[in-house]
Amino acid sequence: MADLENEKTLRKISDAFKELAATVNSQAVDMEVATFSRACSLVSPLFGCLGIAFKFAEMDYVAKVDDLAEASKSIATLNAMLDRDVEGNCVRKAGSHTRNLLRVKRGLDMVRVLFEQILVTEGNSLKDPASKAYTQVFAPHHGWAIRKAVAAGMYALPTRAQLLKKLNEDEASARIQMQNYVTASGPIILYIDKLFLSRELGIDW
Ligand code: 1PW
Repeated sequence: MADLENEKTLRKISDAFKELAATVNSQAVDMEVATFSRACSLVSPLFGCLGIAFKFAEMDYVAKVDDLAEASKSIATLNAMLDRDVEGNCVRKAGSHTRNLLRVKRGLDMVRVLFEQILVTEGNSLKDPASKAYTQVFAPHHGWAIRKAVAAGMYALPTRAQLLKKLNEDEASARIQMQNYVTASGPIILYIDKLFLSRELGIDW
């Protein structure tokens, strides 16, 4: 069943983020929590394709995206969501929507760097692209134990060919979808950073 589940995973991700990016780039409307969390949930199967060692990364990501989906039932926009946590003085509190948004944003950014690196790396190993993505995005925020566990997990990554097979893509189609996601996710990640920075909440915690 895994194959069926992953059918068109990349395509779904790239379509959803292209749509989100169009909203951001139009600067006409605030990003909705529901639209954002729905797009983020499409990325979850990708973590599952990165091998058993990243199962815990997937679980953490899924839990946080679920929390945002839950929040969307009572809060319309990301702006309003942050304002609420600022008012409630719980921005950095473990499990807060705002804190979970920052973690989810890092997940999106890591996938962006991973794809960027896959696009410029030759050969069948994902170790360099994955290491670079982790080192750039998550490692600065993780303690020694998690960094060691992730480093160990790098040896259990699938090969490039195995990943493409799991995603039901060939090299050419995967390149197109990955490039689409890289292009679309940039402005979305910047938009989220700005939500934090405009309120002087910081993004390095
Ligand atoms: C594609 C290459 C593979 C690299 C994947 C590395 C992903 C690493 C994420 C591991 C996260 C699992 C451990 C949980 C860490 C949490 O302490 C931390 N969450 C994150 C996403 O950094 C903080 O979450 P918290 O304290 O706000 O609940």
